[in-house]
Amino acid sequence: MTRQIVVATGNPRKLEELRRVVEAADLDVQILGLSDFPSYPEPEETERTFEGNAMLKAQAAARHTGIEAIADDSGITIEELNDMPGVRSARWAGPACDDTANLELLLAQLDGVAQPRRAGQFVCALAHVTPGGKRRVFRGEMSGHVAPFRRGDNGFGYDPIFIPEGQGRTTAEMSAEEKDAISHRGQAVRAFVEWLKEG
Ligand code: ITT
Repeated sequence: MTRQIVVATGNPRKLEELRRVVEAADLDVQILGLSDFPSYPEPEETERTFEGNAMLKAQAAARHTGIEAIADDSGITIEELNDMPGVRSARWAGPACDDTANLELLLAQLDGVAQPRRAGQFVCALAHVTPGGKRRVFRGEMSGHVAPFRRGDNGFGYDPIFIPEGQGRTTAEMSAEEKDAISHRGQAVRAFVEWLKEG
């Protein structure tokens, strides 16, 4: 029987990436979104770690949908900014901000800062929770630096300003497959898929 897993995210671009990497593994798994279920109040992300917030989101979804759930908490950490924006990446420019405001603020904060002090990483914690309450977290990281400009139209969030280590392009200039192969989310989801295969 096909295994159904709900992805607890309100971010459609994230859902697309998560679904793409799980489906690439060719398992008998159907990925559902929150729109496949009656809505419920999503939990506030009150934890200080990506793992903690991912767990809050996955637990709430498993509780409300009655099926196993995964949730991704992710963001960008910059050493020069004491590892911020970190878990605050989605709200970096304020509670009602968007991707453009967030990345413009980050560019402004690093204005005039030379390499290698623009180094940082994308982090993804992927939590899996069963309706019975079994929990697990998978993590992926992608190192790189913040470009002094924005470039590329693919991806979402901070992709137009992030250049992964050893690459001359931002992740927004990469194809979906190129980003998945090296990304924080790609790594976390592949670790999850390996675990699914074992179970
Ligand atoms: P959910 O909590 O509903 O899943 P969200 O977008 O609010 O959606 P997060 O709280 O995990 O998700 O915030 C992630 C932030 O990090 C958000 O600003 C994203 O744009 C950014 N981010 C995460 N992964 C990214 C990626 O692969 N490329 C670019 N930006 C990314």
